[in-house]
Amino acid sequence: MKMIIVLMALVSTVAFAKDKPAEYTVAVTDNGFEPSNFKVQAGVPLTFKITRKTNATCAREFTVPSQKLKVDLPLNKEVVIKMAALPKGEVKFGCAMDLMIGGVMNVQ
Ligand SMILES: [Cu+2]
Repeated sequence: MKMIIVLMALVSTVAFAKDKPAEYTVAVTDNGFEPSNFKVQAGVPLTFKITRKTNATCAREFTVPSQKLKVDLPLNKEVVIKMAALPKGEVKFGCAMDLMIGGVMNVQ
C-alpha cells in the first residue's frame, strides 16, 4: 500500500512538471533579441518575458508568423507573452518587418 502511494506521488509530480509552462526571458538590445537562438521544450505551454531596452532598432514587436502572434514591446517595460505548446522543429520569431531582426527557437 505504501509503495502505491509513493508511486502515485511520483506520477503526479511528473505530470505537474510537464504541465508547468516553460519560461524564457528575452531582452531586445542594440544587438537584437538576446538570446536569439534558444532551445524550447516541445508540447509545453510557453511564457516569454520580453523587455525592449533600446529605441535604436526596428525590433519593437515580437512576432511569430507561424503562430500568427504579434505583440508590441514598449520601451523598458517587461511584457509577458503566453504561447501555446509548439510542435518540434524550428520556429522563427522577430520584428514585424519580415523578421529582419529576429531569431530561432529550436523546439525539441
Ligand atoms: Cu525590423
